[in-house]
Amino acid sequence: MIPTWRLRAAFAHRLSDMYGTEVPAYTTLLDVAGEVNHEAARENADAERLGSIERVTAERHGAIRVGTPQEMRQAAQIFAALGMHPAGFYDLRDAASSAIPVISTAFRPLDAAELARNPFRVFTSLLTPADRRFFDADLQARLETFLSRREIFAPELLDLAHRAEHEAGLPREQAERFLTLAVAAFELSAEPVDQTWYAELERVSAVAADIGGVSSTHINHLTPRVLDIDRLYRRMGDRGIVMIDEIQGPPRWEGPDVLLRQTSFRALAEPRRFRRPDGGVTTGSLRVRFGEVEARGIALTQVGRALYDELIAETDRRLADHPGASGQDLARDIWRARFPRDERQLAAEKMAYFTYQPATRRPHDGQRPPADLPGLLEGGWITADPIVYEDFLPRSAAGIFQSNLANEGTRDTTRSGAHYDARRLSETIERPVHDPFDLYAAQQNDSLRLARRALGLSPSADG
Ligand code: OOG
Ligand code: NI
Repeated sequence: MIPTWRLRAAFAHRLSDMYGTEVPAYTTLLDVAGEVNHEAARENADAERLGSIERVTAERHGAIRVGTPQEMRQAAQIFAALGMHPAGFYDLRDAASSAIPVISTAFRPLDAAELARNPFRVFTSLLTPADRRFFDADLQARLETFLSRREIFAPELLDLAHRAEHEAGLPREQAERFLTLAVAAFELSAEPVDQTWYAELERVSAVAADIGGVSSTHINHLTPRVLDIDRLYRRMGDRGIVMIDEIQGPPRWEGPDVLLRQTSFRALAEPRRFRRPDGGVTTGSLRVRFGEVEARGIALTQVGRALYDELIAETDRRLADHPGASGQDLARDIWRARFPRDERQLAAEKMAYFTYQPATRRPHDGQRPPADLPGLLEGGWITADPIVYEDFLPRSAAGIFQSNLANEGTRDTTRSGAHYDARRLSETIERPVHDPFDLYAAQQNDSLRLARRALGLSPSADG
């Protein structure tokens, strides 16, 4: 029997090999990422504080895009077989000036032990054809008809996935078959793309065309994690690879790394076959797949996140006043003035999540520990380890989508969008969409309860 986590690790590995043959620049990115990780670990004793070099070097997230609720449910079934469950709701429709008519979640392992075994995650976006800002009734109907006729996941694959989920793994032979079919489902199809149909959708939105203009889905990008993204950004440039203008997310600064920083190289022209209106087949190219890379920091609480959002808004305002300035430079100044400068302050102000352990050497023999968390930390009764952010940022996601789109698409802003939220997405998927804040809080609170018990304190009082 191959258990769930081994299926996940094998799937991530095979997908990476497959994507490397499809997109050779991805292999360059992996080489540079490996180089940078080793240098960072060698030069800086703290570099591995948020992830060991083994975990970080193996770590990836993928992105896929699907067209219908049924396809979304099927994707969820395949990921469930791999121990990956929906976490987080992202609405990208308003997050960018380009037309991005999708809502998204990320499938990932939920608990720390599973993440430690293999942290593979897939950002998965669902097209919203009912959104009148992008699609009129006629286009919606044709789009839905087109999508309802395609089958992107074979019944055999779905049966095996169902079995793997319920039996927490698969016998060796079935596991092999499942992995082969699952990887194939995310390969770029050789099937000719209907030129007229694709172009019609592309006028509305390049993302809509990438989803609804073709007969299958494919991995859009596969993102390695690095310990030093600024160094990677420069190194890729040195190798002559054109990167997007800036790293997205928090600035690099002396204080704690939080959330997520991402950047990417620009989408490359890939040869694709097209069916012309006269029925003939020609070869052309499409630029939709790009190479993203990311650095992960500490998970923020709602309070920390609110401050983060405020600082980003402040950066935007200054950027508007100083067109041409570097967003990262402006952000750094703002962060130096307003963001907690170290982990201790983040913990004391309840801005970030940590796991807590009773200190191995207690400082005050015979004394009773204080009841409150800041007191426990300051007195050296417990130690805090940061919890790494395992999710995504809508704003960066939109930036990554947008910086790689050739054209803006169109949107009728006089109309209002179809309403979507995490609950509705749960109903669509027919599985709970987990709230990342709840997951981090549970992990933190469990550790704190155990630490307090070990110190002989009541488990719940929390200062
Ligand atoms: C997904 C974009 C979002 C990220 O890392 O934020 C994403 C897509 O392009 O389909 O992957
Ligand atoms: Ni991504």
